[in-house]
Amino acid sequence: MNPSMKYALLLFCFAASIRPLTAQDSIVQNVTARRELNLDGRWNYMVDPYETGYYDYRHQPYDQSPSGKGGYYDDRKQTDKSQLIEYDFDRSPTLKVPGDWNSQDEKLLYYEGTIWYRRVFQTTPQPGRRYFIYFGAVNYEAHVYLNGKKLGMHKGGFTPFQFEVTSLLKAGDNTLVVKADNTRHQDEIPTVNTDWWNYGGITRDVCLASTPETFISDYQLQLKKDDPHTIEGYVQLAGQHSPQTVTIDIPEAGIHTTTTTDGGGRAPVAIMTKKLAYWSPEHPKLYAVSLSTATDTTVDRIGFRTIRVQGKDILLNGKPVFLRGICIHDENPLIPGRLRGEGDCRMLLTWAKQLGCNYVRLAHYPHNEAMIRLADEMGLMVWAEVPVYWTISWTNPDTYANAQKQLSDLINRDRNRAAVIIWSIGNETPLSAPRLDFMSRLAAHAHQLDNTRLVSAALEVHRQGNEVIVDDPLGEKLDLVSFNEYAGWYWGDKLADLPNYHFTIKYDRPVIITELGGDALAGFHADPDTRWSEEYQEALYANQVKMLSGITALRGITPWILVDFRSPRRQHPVYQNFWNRKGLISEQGVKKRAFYTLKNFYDTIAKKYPE
Ligand code: GCB
Repeated sequence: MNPSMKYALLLFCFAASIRPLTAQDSIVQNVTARRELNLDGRWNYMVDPYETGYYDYRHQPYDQSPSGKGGYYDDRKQTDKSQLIEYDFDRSPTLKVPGDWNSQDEKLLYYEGTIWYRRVFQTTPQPGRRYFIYFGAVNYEAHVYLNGKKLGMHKGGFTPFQFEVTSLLKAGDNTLVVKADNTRHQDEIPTVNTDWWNYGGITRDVCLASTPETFISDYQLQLKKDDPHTIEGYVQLAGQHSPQTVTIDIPEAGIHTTTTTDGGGRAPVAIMTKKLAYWSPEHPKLYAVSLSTATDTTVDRIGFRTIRVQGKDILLNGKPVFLRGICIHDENPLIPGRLRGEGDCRMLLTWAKQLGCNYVRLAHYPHNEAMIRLADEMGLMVWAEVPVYWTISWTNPDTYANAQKQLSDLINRDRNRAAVIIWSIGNETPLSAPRLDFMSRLAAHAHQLDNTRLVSAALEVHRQGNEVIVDDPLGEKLDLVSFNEYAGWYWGDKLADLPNYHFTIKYDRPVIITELGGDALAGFHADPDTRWSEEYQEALYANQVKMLSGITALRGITPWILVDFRSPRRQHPVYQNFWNRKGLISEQGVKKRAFYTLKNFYDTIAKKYPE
C-alpha cells in the first residue's frame, strides 16, 4: 500500500472508530462457567477459493472500503426479484461446529483456503451485562463479523480468542459470520511443512459468554514454586479498577480468605495451608474453588501439586517420578478428523491409561481445553506444546511475535491445570544462531509467565558411529533434556544393533525421550526384519527399551505415537495411503503388538517408581 493510501485508511478507521482488528489480548479464564449460549451446532457455509466474499474485483478488502458493503459478512438476502446477490447463506449447506471441514465433506478433504461460516442466533441482552463471542480455535486465520460489523481477526489455529460484543448484540436475531482460512504460509506458526493434516475451519467450541460489568477475568491459583504449603497467584478483574475485595473459598481444604485489588484490578494471592491432598496420577484430587467479588462469582476445579527437577530426578510432590508417556495428536482416527468434544478426548486418554501411562505429550500444538481438563480429572501429567515445528522463519520479528503470542495464550488458558507439568516451546528445530536466539527468547518468556512448571523443547540428536550426541546450546535454557531419536527406523539399522548405541548428553539433567518409534500397518504380519509389519515395530520397541536402559538419567519417554494419524507426507500406496503408521493403535482402534511391549515395560517401571 502506498503511504497516501495508508494515511487515508488510518483517517477512515479513526473517523469510523473501528476497533483494533485483532482479537482481545486476554481471554476470560474458564469461559464455560460464563457460557450464556452455546453456539456449537450446524453453521451454513460457503467455499470461497478466490476469496470473492472478501475482496472486490480490484482485490481490495470489502471490510476496509468506505461503504463497508459487499462482502459475504453482510449476509444479504434478496428483497426484490430483480436484485443481484450472488450468494445465499440460507440456501447453502451446513458444517458441524466444532469440527474441521476436511472430515465432513469428501470434496473438502484436501481443501486449503477460505470457507465462510454463518450462524444466526437469538438472544436478549440484559442491561448491566457484558457479552463476549468466544472461539476455542479456528484454523488458521479467522475474520469475525457480528451483524455486519467486523469484530476483528485472529491468527493461530489452536489457541482460543474472543471479542467483546456488548454494544453490537441485538435483542432477537444476531448474525455471526466467520471467514476461516487455513492456507499455509512460510512465515506463520506452524510454517508450510508439517507431518500432520492441515485441518481447516472452526475446530473447537464457540459460545456467547456473559459477565457483569466488572468481573473476574483471570486468575492463577497454584502451589508456589518449591513450596507445598502456599497457594500463590493472583485474581484479575476487568472493568472498574477501584479497590475491591475478592473472596476465595476452597471449602474442602478449609480455606476461606480475602484479598484486595490494586489500581490495575489485580489482587495478589498467598494462602498458607497444610491441609491439601496433592494432585498426582494416582490421586488426581481436584478442589472446588470459588472466587467472588461484590458483583461477580466464578467457580473452577483446581488441583495442587509441585513439580521440579533435582539433579537427574523429576520430583512430583517431592517424590521421584518416571514419566510413562505417549505422544498424542488432536485427531480422532475414526472420524477421521479433529477431536470434536469430551467424548473423543476421553477415548484417547483412556487408551493412554490402558497402555499404563501416567503422562502424555500433547503434540505439536495446543490441544483442546477439554483435553487438559480431562487429563486433570483422569490423572495424566501433560507436556503442552506450541507449533514451533521444524523450519520456522527465525529472523522474521512478526513470526517471533506470533510464536510468543501462541505460547502466552496456551499458558494463560491452562495455568490452573495441575496436569500440565511442562511447557514445550517447539519440536526438532535445526541448529543455527537465529534459531537459538528465537528459541531462547521463547524459553525465557515461558519461564517468566510461569515459574511453577518446567520448560523444555524436543531437540534433535547427532550421530557419530555408535555414539548418539545431544549437544544443542538451547539445552542451557531448558529444565530437562528432551530429544527425539529414531533408531531402528530413520537410522536404517539392524534392530539387533540398537543396544550397542550409547548416548553422550551434554547436560546433567533428567532425560526424557520425546519421540521414538516406527511404522506398522495393523494386521500386516511378517518376520521382525520386515518393515511395516507389526513384528518389526514390536522388535523395534523391545530393542529401544534395551538401548535406553543405558541412559542413567532417563526419567521418561513418550514414544511416537498413540494412534495412526493422517499426514499428506505419507504416500506409500500400500502401507501408508496418507497415514503415518507409527501408532500403537490403528485408525480403526485396533491395538498393534508393540502396544503390549510398551505396556509391559511401563508395568515394570511402575513397580520401580511407586506413586
Ligand atoms: C518426528 C516429528 C513428528 C513426525 C515423526 C515421524 O520427528 O516430530 O511430527 O510425525 O517424526 O513420524 O516422522
